[in-house]
Amino acid sequence: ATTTLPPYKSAFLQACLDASVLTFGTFTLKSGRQSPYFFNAGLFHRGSLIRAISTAFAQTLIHHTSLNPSFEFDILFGPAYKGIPLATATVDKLAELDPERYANISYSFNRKEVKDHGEGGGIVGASLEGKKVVIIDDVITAGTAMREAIGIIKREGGNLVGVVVAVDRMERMKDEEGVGSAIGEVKREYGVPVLSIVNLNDLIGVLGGIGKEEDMKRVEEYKTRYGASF
Ligand code: OMP
Repeated sequence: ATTTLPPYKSAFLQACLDASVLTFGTFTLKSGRQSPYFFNAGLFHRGSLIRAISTAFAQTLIHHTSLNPSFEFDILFGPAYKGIPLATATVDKLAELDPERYANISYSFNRKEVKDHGEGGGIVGASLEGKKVVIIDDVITAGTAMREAIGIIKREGGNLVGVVVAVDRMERMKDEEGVGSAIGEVKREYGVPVLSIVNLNDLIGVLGGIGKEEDMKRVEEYKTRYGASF
């Protein structure tokens, strides 16, 4: 199934498998849902792995820009904590891949606890004031973490222009009927593109051939229960 994916997506999925960032079992999610799988972006800590994920984020942004030439941004914002190394490494990777276009892009992230001495404030890195900001984060499930990050950007005077997550779990924002996907609802509410390196269907496509049958069955059941149709 990987052969039908763009090379940057299959390379990223291969890195996920190599680092076992995707695990099967029973996990309680931030949303309270009980998931048969979990994607732990914190495990991309080795040099070769952080490079693989930052390359995939950069390629996702470059690909989107090639389709939408007016898409421009000044800052990659990485929500604390897992977004911090992701945004920082992606800023570095963009400057390496296309210095003419991206050498001046900055990173920025929030502190979990506001510092009241020294330089003070709740932001480390570039000031968001009046800037075009793209959020870089690990996973979107129900979209709660994303809404928190968007709230920080608005408070700091930033102008949100897009979101990129490593994994879109393709779930409903809420359990009720008639509610769209977390990604779809963020897109509609804020009017910005919400991109992912890979989504649940890409993961299923790749794991279909190599995963345990029992694990895959539980993932399919979970998808039927919490998956979004729009
Ligand atoms: P939502 O706020 O429900 O969208 O959940 C997203 C957050 O949950 C992510 O930022 C992660 O911290 C965490 N998470 C994972 O890291 N991996 C998963 O596979 C699932 C979750 C999750 O709890 O939903």
